[in-house]
Amino acid sequence: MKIVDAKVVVTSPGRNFVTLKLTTDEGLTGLGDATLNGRELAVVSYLADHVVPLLIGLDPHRVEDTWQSLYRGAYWRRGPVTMAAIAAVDVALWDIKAKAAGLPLYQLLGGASRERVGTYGHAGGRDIPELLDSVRARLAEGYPAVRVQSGIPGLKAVYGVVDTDDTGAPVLHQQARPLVEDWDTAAYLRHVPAVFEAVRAEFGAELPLLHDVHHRLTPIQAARLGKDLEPYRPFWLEDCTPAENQEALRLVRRSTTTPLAVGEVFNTVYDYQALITEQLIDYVRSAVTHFGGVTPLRKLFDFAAQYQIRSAIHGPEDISPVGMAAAVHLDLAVHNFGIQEYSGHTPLTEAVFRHAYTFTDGHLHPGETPGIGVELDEELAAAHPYEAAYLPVNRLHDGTVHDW
Ligand code: CS2
Ligand code: MG
Repeated sequence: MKIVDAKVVVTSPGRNFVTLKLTTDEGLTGLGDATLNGRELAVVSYLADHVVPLLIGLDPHRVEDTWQSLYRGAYWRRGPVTMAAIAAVDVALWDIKAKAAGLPLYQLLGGASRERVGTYGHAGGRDIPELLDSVRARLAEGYPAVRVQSGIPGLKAVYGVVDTDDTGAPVLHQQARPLVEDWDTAAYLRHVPAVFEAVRAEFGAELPLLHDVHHRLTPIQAARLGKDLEPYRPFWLEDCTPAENQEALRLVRRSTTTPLAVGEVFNTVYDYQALITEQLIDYVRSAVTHFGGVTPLRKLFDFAAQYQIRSAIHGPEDISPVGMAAAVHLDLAVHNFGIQEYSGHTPLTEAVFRHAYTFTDGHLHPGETPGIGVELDEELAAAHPYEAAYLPVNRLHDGTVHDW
């Protein structure tokens, strides 16, 4: 069998997605997600201009060799654009291989290690009462765990809280120009423990509560927050400090027993190396789409398993249903599964990407369809062309740019 066609499909059914579609001479097709939120067209060019020409004529069954050729053959390694492009090829090849075998992908990854995949959902509120309503809504949807994000008194707009404009309409965090949000670390550090106090008082001690700091603290501030939240037993504190400085986690780790999750911005195992071998974290967060695909992410999970670190694949709306499907197959198969982030997608997105995975009572299952179980409606995709969109930028009150 050989690849005879490769196309990059850009569509925006409410937000931008980049998808690679491969077709073989036997008529099998494979899909891969290459979406890099806010920098999509860079990956489109990497794929269309530099990778697609190399794929034509290749044997799609040579998944590992193709991955190694794209990673080492580029000479310039790592980084979100390169690894998102390689990820799309990798997942599309796994899709084809599993279809050729007549099996759902998870069966090629060792088969099921569990019956279903536990998830967490997002709860957010501009103030605590609104957050409590949002937690209630996620619980009603069956989520077994909830991430809590709250507005901060004195701040205009904060990550993870659906802002509304004067008419009450939600303000999407993807804008044609970066939305400028404001930030005040001291106000944040004062407020988060009160948020956990209120959620625990309302929903009790058992509900797994997660919180995403979104890269905004210094190491000592992250240590402070980890300690302040210990009485509330968080399931994890995510991205407590900018992950480029991995040394920072040594200080945080020796200061608190609050579990730590890191890695959605990481794209190779080298980003994690010290964090795993020194057991500085408890969950690895990379998504199939941003880590180079199923091939390297499975290897990362096996490496992490030696240190009793578990998977927690990144799964917001900007991971397409193609990327989500690949994640759920991995989630079902790996032994050291931790939890899967799942925000779901809009009905229009689900119409463009018809998927076999199901979400029932807060749990996902990849389904039994051969391959990754996603079909792309190219006609509907074409009806929703790319729209320039940027992630917000965060500034302190004196105007200094801060991590978003
Ligand atoms: C967040 C993401 O889900 C999360 O943990 O960190 O929603 C992140 O903000 C987006 O993926 C950025 O595109
Ligand atoms: Mg995050």
